[in-house]
Amino acid sequence: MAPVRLRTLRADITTLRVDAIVNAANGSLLGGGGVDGAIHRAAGPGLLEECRRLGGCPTGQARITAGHRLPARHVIHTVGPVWRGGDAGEAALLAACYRNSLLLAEAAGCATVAFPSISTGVYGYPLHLAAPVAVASVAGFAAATVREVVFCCFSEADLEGYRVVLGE
Ligand code: AR6
Repeated sequence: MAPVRLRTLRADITTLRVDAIVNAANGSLLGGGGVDGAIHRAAGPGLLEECRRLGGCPTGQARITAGHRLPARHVIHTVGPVWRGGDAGEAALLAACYRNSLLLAEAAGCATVAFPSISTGVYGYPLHLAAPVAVASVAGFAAATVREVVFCCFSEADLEGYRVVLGE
């Protein structure tokens, strides 16, 4: 089992040609703002149609769809925790998002997966607390098919936050 390569990138995740991009969705899986809105806009109406058939997703879990008009082959939709101050199980739920997304990526035979910074936008999870959870969860994952995980950051500040955690 080869170790997974972890790297950071500042980009719009909808432009990445990877096997799977992860969406920071809400429990309805029917779209929203932030990265979710950007992914649905770029993927086109077929994605929403496929999401409707999934019937939602609980916090910490994940669901997989096709990428539709995206360059990515798949979209893995996961529902991050809303930040409530840190004592409501947020870290465990956030770690579960990364782990459950990677399990679906493996089941689909993916080699390359890109994550946005789940929960750190609308859901209010502080980046400096979320990035270590994200990196530890991915680094601790025993991968068989996944070879590279990209932490796709939208802002320079987020990129810097991830770089610090990865020791780059
Ligand atoms: N590419 C990469 N990252 C992005 C992009 C993009 N195109 N757009 C935004 N981000 P958020 P959450 C970053 O709010 O906190 C939605 O309405 C953004 O800068 O998208 O998990 C859902 O439907 C931030 O760093 O997700 C839910 O209701 C990160 O993506 C709710 O928001 C996550 O921010 C989920 O909130």
